[in-house]
Amino acid sequence: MSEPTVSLPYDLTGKRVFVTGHRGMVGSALLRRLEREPVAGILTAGRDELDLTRQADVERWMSANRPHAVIHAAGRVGGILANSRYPADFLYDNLAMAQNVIASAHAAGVEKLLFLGSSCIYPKMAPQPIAEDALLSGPLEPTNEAYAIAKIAGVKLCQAYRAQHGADFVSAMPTNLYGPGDNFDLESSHVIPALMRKAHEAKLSGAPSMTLWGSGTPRREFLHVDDCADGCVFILKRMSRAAPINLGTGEDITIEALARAVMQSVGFDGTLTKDASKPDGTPRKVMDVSTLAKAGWTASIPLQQGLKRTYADAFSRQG
Ligand code: GFB
Repeated sequence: MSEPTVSLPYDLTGKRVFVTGHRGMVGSALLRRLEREPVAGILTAGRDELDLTRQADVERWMSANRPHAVIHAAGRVGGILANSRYPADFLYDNLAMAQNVIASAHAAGVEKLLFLGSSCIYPKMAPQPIAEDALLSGPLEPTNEAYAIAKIAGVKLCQAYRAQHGADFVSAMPTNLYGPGDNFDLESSHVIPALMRKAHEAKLSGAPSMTLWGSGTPRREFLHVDDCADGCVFILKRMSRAAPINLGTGEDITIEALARAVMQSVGFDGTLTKDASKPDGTPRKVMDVSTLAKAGWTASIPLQQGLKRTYADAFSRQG
């Protein structure tokens, strides 16, 4: 494949940066982080103003607003249950958003695009820690296959625009994220907000225990969303390559140990029970983050500190 000619770092001075999904957990963290850059403006468009699954609308918006750079942080996201219950929505919406944003960004002359995927694009049984070259080397985890296929298509589309048009489009694969602005709904959320809410409610009601889904033995890696946003800005400015770039801590923890850490951050000292009727998902998911580390970026928010900050942000006002 041919590669675009780019000069790094990509200078954000005086640039207009379009962040899709700016009301989401990742998008709002990106807004906070980009405020510290010398950009001319951060462009946003709420769902009421622009439906990213509508091709003609995205084309019109992009050619009218002409951003210099785009970070595609919008997406239909959810935890293990939401992913397995609504595969049509997860595949269709994420695929449509990816193709509309990437193609219209190219048509509007966008200089740099950062596409955000997820660590779930890698095969279920990929060797751990998962290196970027594990992509498409084996079958996917069934509970999130739909989401993964959409995100893999986005990575491939960025690579295709690089190869065919010399576009400086790059992809980052964040690991499981958490932090302020997360979804705390018990059915559709990821594990950290769910466990935090369960621990909080158990503490308030004086319950003796709380329940986690599955066996508690799966291992996951967690990245605070402010670290994720910082890593994204680093990649936007300093990196350009066809292969995806893993964005995580490189450290993992069992779900049971995570539950105990969450209980500690909340101040709930009851016991844990397990609901074996719920899925475990992939047995282990920890990324090899050496590409970013070699380039000069590592995560800085330790899990326990990040959990405390998240709890204070989401629940402190409720007592
Ligand atoms: O965060 P989570 O839903 O996402 O679940 P995945 C992680 C692990 O925590 C699973 C367990 O083994 C769950 O069974 N778990 C324990 C719980 N208690 C709970 C709970 O109360 N709620 C939830 N949600 N989980 C998602 C993918 O996979 O990860 C997405 O489905 C996406 O596509 C995301 O990539 C980052 O790590 O299993």
